[in-house]
Amino acid sequence: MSIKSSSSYGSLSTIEDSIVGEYFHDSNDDINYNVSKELNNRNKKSQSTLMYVVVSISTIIGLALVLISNQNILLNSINKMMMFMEDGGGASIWTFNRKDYEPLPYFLSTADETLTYKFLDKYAAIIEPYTDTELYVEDYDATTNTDYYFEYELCEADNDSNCMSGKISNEGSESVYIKCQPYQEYEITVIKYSYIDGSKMGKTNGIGLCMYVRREMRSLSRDDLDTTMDTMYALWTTSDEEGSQLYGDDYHSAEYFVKAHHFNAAWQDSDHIHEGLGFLPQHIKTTNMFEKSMQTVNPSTSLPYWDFTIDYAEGEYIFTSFPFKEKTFGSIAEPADHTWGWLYKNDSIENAAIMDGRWKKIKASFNTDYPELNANFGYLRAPWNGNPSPYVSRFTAFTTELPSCSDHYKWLEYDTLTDFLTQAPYAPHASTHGAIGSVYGCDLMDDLTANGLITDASAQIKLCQKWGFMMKELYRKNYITPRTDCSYSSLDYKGIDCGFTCNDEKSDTMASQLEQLIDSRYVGDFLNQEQWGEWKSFVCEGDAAKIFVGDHVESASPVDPSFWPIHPTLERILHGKMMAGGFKDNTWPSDSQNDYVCDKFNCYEDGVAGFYDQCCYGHYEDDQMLDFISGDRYSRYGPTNRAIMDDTDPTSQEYAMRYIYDSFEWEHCEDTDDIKKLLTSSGNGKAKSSTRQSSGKKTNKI
Ligand SMILES: [Cu+2]
Repeated sequence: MSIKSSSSYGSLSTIEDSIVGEYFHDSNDDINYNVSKELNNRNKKSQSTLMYVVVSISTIIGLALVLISNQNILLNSINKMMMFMEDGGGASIWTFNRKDYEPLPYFLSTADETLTYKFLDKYAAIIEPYTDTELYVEDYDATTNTDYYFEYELCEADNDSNCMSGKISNEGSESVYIKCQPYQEYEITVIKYSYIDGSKMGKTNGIGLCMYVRREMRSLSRDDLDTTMDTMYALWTTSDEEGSQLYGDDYHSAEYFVKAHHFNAAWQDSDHIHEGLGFLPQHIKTTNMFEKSMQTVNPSTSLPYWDFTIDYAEGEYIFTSFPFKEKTFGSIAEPADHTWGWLYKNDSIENAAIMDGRWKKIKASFNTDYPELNANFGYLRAPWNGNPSPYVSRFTAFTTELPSCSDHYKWLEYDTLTDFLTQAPYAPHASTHGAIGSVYGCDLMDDLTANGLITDASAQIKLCQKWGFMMKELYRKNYITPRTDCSYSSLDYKGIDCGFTCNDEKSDTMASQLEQLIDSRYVGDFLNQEQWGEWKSFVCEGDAAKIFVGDHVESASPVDPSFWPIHPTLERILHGKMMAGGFKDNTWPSDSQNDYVCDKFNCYEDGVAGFYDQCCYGHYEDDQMLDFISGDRYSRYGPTNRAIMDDTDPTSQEYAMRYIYDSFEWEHCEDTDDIKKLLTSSGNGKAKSSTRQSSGKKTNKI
């Protein structure tokens, strides 16, 4: 019998452990206590060494006592060992899985050495809060195996009185339902019994860790999908006041998160959570608060992610893609003309409301908190968005152009933190929002094309798709602000009375500003000053504000529930990148004048109303969010970007998120841009296979 092999806590396998375990479970309380206590201490580096010593000592003492005190039991155990070996010998790897789901890959014999969470090395299983959990043993088919079965017990660490047990046998699988909080630990004992005589054939221990698991939307079971959607929907129907009474302080309504996003994105000077290095961590922050709020309503749920690169690979249009079904975030109406999209002459504005499902015809909120951040009709919408619709609107484009495997592959190839964060808002994700929100009213540019101000119909369509962004730029540069007296009698062209107010003080430079903004690809190279003057009239007195974007493409975008599963997809890619070795250069620039920190590093001119001297705030390493609760932009809220990047580092023993991602497989990318191969090839980042092999990963066997 080898003492050495029993030293790895969590894989005390077969007979040796049955001897030690049986005799020392009660008498070694102090040792157990110390081990548990130590496990709770997240300073894990010294811990494995300590455990090795503790468990080794306990093993030696145990064996000695067994030898001295009871020779019969020793002989009996040797017999059992023989039986176990006769059974075919090899020990099987075990872990736990959430009922109705495959076991997580990190604990199996096929686990990838690179694409894993390092802090899981010492654990045998993840236990998901408030769900049914069951034992999984590799290569064991409970329905056909008549030789042996398994029983197990899970005890809350530090609390032996809180234990639950179950089994797998050919009578079926008994699961356990565990109400735990992330990072709570469970001591697991698995015992293998013979069907022939009921004798013990092996016993093993391990530690289970309570964590949430974020899964791709499509992989949720039907029941879980329903529960998850119901839980999300509760945030749209329960006010902050009511929710905090029902669910506690971590509850926040959907509107709370819309405000958080809007208050950080809608200022005239710059966008403090997009268009800069802070985009990714800032979105992780809000997403996590949202998920935590969901969990106050139903602690069994986690936020799923939507990997839109799957839709791209399958050539799926948004209209038919999984998130936009009645059972998910609701169906989307199609515009009459697939090429031109949503037009005044064909499609009513109301039709862009969510068609069915839980969120059917949900409405936009009104902006009551932030007087400086008003949209045209008083909605909680971007100041550059002239959408008069009371409904959350999807003017969805007929396109399959979502971010692709190739976009994510290229993103992963950036090997400095700055480049990676700089790219994050754009190719890896922007077209998802763009395709869903898209634009209404491109027929209002027909006259411009007819008058030679736009090259042709195809240029008109392309320019119109970018129109919302151009209005945003004009707003940011203080050329336009929303009119405050907009109204509508009906939601059609004639019924809408609205426009932008142009800044008189900047009137002289507006035409040349438009010339800079509107790419010559759309208007040709030969527009004269008079024609640029006509463009200016279109913006200041014409229909410019009547061409507007859907809610997904602007500062209040979280009002559409389909906003929420988008950004976890980016965090999952970040995890993959960090697992594969991370970045060669982790510098986060601090000089926005000389290095890239954000797009609007100079805001607009000093001295104008509302001038804000911290243009790139939100995009530096140590920045928080602007305090949307007080509405004071000089006040700050929540963790810094650096704290988030550290907390979400999957290679760190100090990983501090409440969730992990379910897998790091991209099967749909294998034929074109094999993301997994890129991440696991030794040339990527700093990861080298030689250093990975010594990671000390344990697998749990019985
Ligand atoms: Cu986004």
